[in-house]
Formats: sequence, structure tokens, C-alpha cells
Amino acid sequence: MKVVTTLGQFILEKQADFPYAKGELSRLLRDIGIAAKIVNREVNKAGLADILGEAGTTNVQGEGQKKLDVYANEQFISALKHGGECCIVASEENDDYIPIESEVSKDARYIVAMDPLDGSSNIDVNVAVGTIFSIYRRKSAEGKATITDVLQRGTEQVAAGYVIYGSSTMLVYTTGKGVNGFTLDPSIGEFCLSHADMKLPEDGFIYSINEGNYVHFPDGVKKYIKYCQVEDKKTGRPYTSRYIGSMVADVHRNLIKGGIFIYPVTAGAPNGKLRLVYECNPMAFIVEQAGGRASNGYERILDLDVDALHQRSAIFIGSKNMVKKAEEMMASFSPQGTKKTFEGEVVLQ
Ligand code: P6P
Repeated sequence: MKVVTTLGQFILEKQADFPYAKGELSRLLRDIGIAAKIVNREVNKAGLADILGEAGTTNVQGEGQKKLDVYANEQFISALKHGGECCIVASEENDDYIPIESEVSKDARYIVAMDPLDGSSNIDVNVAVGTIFSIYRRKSAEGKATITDVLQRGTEQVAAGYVIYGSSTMLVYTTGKGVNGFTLDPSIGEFCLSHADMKLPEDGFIYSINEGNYVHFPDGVKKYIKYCQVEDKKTGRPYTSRYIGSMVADVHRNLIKGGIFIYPVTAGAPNGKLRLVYECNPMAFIVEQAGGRASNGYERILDLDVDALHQRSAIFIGSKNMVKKAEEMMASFSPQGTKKTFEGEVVLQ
């Protein structure tokens, strides 16, 4: 009979992988797992409950907040508040970070940065959405944790993960010792180990980018797209194009099948659209741990300086050799420091 390993059991078995006090990670991931189950319940019946559509508010990005965005944000913040391990929550949905100052959290050492419901524009059309989270330990020794504890480089993450609410609901995470995936079994309400030691193929045959922005892409991206589309049996080209429009879903597909996801700078997003702290860094940590690669086209995502909570970045992430090829095109056709103009590309000195 197949033995079922739940998320809780797995974390305890792997406790030695997490070099900090016993049980801290277990409780953090337990709290995240609980909130994920609650959000999953609402996402799964979104079509039925009066929870679809606009909440009538906007987030710091100026984006209309969907009711489920707000609901998910509240659930994760509440779970982390009551779990006692988290001293700050930073969320895409909140302008500033949220200090957790409850009695149960007085000795809390962890910062959680999250996108509570990524891809929310897809909620109303029943396409997979996700939660992305990144976990740091506070650097400050005493007193209240501050924004400095939040704005740490991606290399400082102690754990990262995502939940994908799709045809099944999965939680995928890493603590720096590989990547493991757990599928929610609704019949027992537990995340069960289903994808042990996930490895991303070094070569892939799927490219994922919103080609609607083609005219405004850097020339290096345009060249890479054309490279993907050329007929060349030896290298398995033309590749297949797949774009879901939910970063979690596009990255998850590539994690399993191989492939590259690119969100470059565009005219509408001169610094990229995706956020470094709670989208690019956690996904980069996970993908690197699974043998992949993640950069902004020039530099490793995890090495980028973090200057602001909602800072954006271009991202090229996925199969190592595909990302390397795209970086070669960027170096040749859009050398670093190139500013995109409507007439062409001007390389700044
Ligand atoms: P576009 C969803 O809104 C999101 O933040 C990511 O999940 C997704 O990859 C990206 O934006 C899609 O952006 O401009 O292609 O619609």
C-alpha cells in the first residue's frame, strides 16, 4: 500500500534541513498551509459564492482588487498573525509592511513576503491562480523589526514556495535543500507529498511570454522569440508557445515540463511588471533549487539589490540552457544599460 506523507510529516522528517530552532519552519509552513486550504475552498467555489468580481478597492499597484484578492490577503495575514512565528508580513495588496505585534509573536524571527493571489485577473475566467511566498529571518537583533528586515536580497531567503489553485491544488516549497510538491487531498484536508525532489529539465521546448507586447520588447527578446520559432529539428525547434497569464501557473508548468517564462521590460513596464520581493525572488529560489536559472536578462535575480518593497524586475526564468540562450541574445542585441525608445534602442554609456 502506498504510504501517504503529509506536509506536516514531511517537514518534521526534514527538520534537520532547516538550520534554525526546532519547529519554527514547521509552524510557519503549517500556518501558510492552513490559509491555503481556506483560500482554496473559496477559489474552488468562486463561481457560486458572491465573491467574484471587483472589491471596489485598489491596491498599491493601482490595480482593481478582486474580492478574492482581499479575502486571500486577509486569510494569510490572519494565519501568520496567530501562528506566532512571523514578526512582519509584506504583501502585494498592502502599501506598507504589516508589523505583527501580538503577545504570541513577541519572539517571532520571521518575515513573510507574499503575493496572496497572483494572477487574479484570471479568477473570473476560471484559470489557475496562485499564492507566492518568501520567508526571511529578521536581521535586526532586538526591538521592532523594520523595513530593513524586509528588503533583503533573494539569496537571504530561508524558504520560499507557492500554492497553485488549479485542476488540483498544490503547495510547492524549498528551504534550500531541493524542491518538493504536495497535492491537497480534499477527502482528508491534507497536502500530501506528490512531487518529491522536483527537477526542472535543463533543456525545454516551451516558451512563455505575452507576445502582445512584441513591438515594445528589447531587441534581444525579439531575437530570442524568433530563435524559438525557427524550424530546426536538431534543437527541437520551433518550440511551443504557452502563456497562461498567471505567473504561478506558467512557472509551475515549466518546473514540471521544462521551458522558459519571460516578462521583460516593455513600454508599459519600463522596469518589468513582476515584483522582485514577493514574485521574482521566491520563484527564482525555487527554480534554482530545482536546477533551473533565473535572471533579469543580465544578472541573477537572487543577487539583485532590493531597494523598495514593491520594486519591479524583468524576469527570464526556467530551464537553464533556455535562459542562458536568451541572456546571450540580450547581451548581443540589448546590452545592459540599453534604454528602449519608440525609435529603437539607445545604448547608454
Ligand atoms: P500580462 C498577473 O496579473 C501577473 O501579475 C502575473 O501572474 C502574470 O505572469 C502577469 O501579471 C501577466 O501580465 O501583462 O501578460 O497580462
